[in-house]
Amino acid sequence: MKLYIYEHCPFCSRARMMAGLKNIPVELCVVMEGDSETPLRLTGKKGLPILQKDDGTCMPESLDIVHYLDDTYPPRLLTSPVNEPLMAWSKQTWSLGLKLIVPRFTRGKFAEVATDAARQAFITREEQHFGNLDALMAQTDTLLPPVQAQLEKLDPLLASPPPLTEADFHLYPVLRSLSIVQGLTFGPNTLRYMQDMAQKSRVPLLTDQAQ
Ligand SMILES: N[C@@H](CCC(=O)N[C@@H](CS)C(=O)NCC(=O)O)C(=O)O
Repeated sequence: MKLYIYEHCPFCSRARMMAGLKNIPVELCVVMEGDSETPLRLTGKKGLPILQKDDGTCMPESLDIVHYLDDTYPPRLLTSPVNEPLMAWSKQTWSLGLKLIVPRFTRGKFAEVATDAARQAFITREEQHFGNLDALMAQTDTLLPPVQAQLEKLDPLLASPPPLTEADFHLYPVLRSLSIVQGLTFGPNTLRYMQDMAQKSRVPLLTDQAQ
């Protein structure tokens, strides 16, 4: 099987997590930013991730891929009811964090932006939604405190490691994305969660390129 991804992409991280947690052999194929031909050819739509099964058929949508991999490769990991507090935290924090995360993604060290043209295509794509990204970087000092406040709320929720639920496929991608933001402090329980999940899922954090 092949999994078409962008390395930075939190939705792609969801699918990578399930493959990693279950040790499912999946070949990661990085699509270059600006290459809309590849996803369009595979699914008729532009978004990633895409799972291409061994029979050649393709599945888009990250959570569909997560559940397909979990259902197809026993033992099933998602057996507990969704952890609603972690789910709610993830959704709220994603909205608050996007303006910090997106400009840093476009400046990051990812295979999909290995050429100048691809990086420019990524910047152009994001500026359609977020406006000028340099201007967003300049707002860092005002954007950090609400996200830091969210991190303070999260740490007690992770005091004892919660059972794996679909919420982890929202939470870890949000935390991984935030790990590219310099100036945020993660609490001890949150750090333990991030490091544990990075190791078990083999989806690395972005701490080494925090900006
Ligand atoms: N609902 C989709 C969202 C996927 C998505 O938005 N992917 C982004 C990458 S982070 C994408 O491929 N965007 C490219 C585009 O829309 O042109 C999922 O969960 O898989």
